[in-house]
Amino acid sequence: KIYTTLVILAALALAKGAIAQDMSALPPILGAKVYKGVRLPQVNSPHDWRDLRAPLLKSIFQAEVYGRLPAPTPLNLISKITVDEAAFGGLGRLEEAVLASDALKVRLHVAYILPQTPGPHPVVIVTAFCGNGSTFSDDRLSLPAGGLPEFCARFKDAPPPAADDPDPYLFAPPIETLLKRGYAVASFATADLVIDDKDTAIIPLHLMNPSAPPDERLGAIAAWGWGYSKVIDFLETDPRFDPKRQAIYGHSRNGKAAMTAAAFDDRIDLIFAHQSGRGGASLSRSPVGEQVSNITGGFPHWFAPNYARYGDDPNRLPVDQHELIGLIAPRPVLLGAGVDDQWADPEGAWQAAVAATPVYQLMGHKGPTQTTRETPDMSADIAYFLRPGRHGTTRSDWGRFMDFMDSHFKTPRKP
Ligand code: GTR
Repeated sequence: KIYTTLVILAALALAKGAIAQDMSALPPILGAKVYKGVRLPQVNSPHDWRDLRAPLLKSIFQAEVYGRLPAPTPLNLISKITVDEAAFGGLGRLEEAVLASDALKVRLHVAYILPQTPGPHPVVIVTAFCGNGSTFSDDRLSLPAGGLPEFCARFKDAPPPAADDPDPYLFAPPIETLLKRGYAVASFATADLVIDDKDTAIIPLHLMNPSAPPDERLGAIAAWGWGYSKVIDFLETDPRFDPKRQAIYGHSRNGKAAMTAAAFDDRIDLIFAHQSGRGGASLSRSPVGEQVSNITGGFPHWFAPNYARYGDDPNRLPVDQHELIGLIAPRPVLLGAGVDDQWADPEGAWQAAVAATPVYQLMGHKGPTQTTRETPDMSADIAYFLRPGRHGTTRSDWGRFMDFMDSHFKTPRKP
């Protein structure tokens, strides 16, 4: 009997080993490495990371994974209106702005709500799959130029969560609670930038950065991520928003976008990337769930064409997602995952967070300090949670995000 138990234990250990990451196979996060004949020297100080390694990593991520970003110029403010002075039972003031660039052929609607209390307010920027009207449950807000994706009808007519459901999946952020906790919320529709359709997306993506080499053509994930930065350009012109407390949230494909936004834009102070999976927080090399070949096959417009070249062997990728998290360091990152959402590879995101830790440490911060995957340490600079359930954002996922912001926004980090 003892022998049988030992055999079973050995088999389990082997099976576990087979799916666990071999961390030594990851590109070194601080160690020297070579990319296309260029030697990236060992990183020994915060200066080495910020001024030498990070700019090169940003360039490699754009070339090999996400595509070349558009120029960082702000969009022009075209109009600004008050939609409702006393929305959500008088809790918030809802406004809408239109930002545009003729050169980039972009027209972006930003809807935002501010608490009625005196500011400046910390703000959460969210992406709307189904237009800003869906974020604020308000049909007066503008629709994305190309209309709404078909699946949005399903959510519009969906009944509200059952009263006895202790933790319902929410389609929109809990605006009332956010306002009550002192947060402003700004929303933009990713469809305003690039409609999520592989056949039509390529033209606007090309127009947003015509000078990108064909293999490094801007992908929709980075274009949507760039959207967060355009919203920040605008919010920073309005003194009612606190420029030292700007958080972003994204789920799934929008979580991938949020990861690129935070990595490429230092003005983002904190990020919650929920179930962002492959091309987001999870390691591209991970064997669990959606593979590089699946995602680039199904969504070729999401990435630079180069990323698909690694589909047959992601181990050849010169970078991996722990380095993307490293680009966010030392800013706080919250990563959420669901047990029944293996497609988004919860373990690959945890491993990336752990492997990003040396960059946080180099800057005098800590990586994940939690002892189990289930219970995040809200005061840590990298927090992660694996909860029961599927792909989607629940009320308690938002609760955790708000706790994480409360914890980190007590003392602003920027001078
Ligand atoms: C899936 C895709 C995932 C994830 C998800 C979503 O179809 O494979 O990478 O992005 O969509 O955005 O909900």
